[in-house]
Amino acid sequence: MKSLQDVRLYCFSPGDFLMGRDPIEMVTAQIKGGADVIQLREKNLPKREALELGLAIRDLAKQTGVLFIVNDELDLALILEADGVHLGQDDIPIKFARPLLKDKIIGISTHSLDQAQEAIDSGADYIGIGPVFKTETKIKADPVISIELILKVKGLSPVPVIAIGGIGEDNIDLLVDRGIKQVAIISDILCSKDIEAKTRALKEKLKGA
Ligand code: 3NM
Repeated sequence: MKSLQDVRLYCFSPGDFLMGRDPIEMVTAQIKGGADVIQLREKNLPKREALELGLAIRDLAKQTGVLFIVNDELDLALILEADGVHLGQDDIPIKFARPLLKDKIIGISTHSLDQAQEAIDSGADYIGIGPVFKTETKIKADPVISIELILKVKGLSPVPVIAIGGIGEDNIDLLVDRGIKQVAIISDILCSKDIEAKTRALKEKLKGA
C-alpha cells in the first residue's frame, strides 16, 4: 500500500461526471494512468449504490496498492474497510471520528490558514487545501486561495498537504514549479475522453516536481 507521503495524484470516483460511462472503467483508467489515491465521492448516489460502487473500487484499490478513501461518510468507510475517510469542514469533527476510525487515515478539507492549523492540531493525517483555482465542481466552493498560502501551510504542516480545486494540465505547472507536488484533480481527468492518458500526463508532471 502506498504511503501518504508518496502520494502525488489524488483521484476520484465519477460522481456527477459519469456521463453514461462505466464507473469501474473510469476508476481503472485512473489507476492505470498512475492515480495514487481513489476517493469514493458520490454525493448524489443513493447510499446503497454508493456502497456497491465502493465495494468494487475497494477491491480494485487493494489489488493495485492504491489508497482507497471514502468522502464524508464514516459508516461507509468502516463497512468498506477503506484506508480512510475524507472530512469537510461541516462533517463530523475529527475528535469524534478518530475513536471510530482508530489508526485509519483521516483527511480534512481546509480553506484558510486557521482551518489548516486546526486540522493539524486535531490530528489530521493529511490536509486538503483549496480551491487553488476557480472550480465548478464543488457546490458553494470557498474563495480561491493563493499559492503562497499553500506554501505556508506546507511549511508548518507535519502531515501531507494536498492542493485541490481547478487544477488541470493547463495550470499544474504553476504548482509544480513552486514545489507543490501533491494534488487532487476531479474534472480535468473525469471529463477527459481518454482518462488513462490524461491521468498519466498529469502524473508525469508531478513526478518531475
Ligand atoms: N474541494 P476540480 S475544490 C472537492 O476547495 C473539492 O476544498 C475543494 O474539483 C476545496 O478538480 C473541490 O474539478 C473540487 O476543480 C475539485
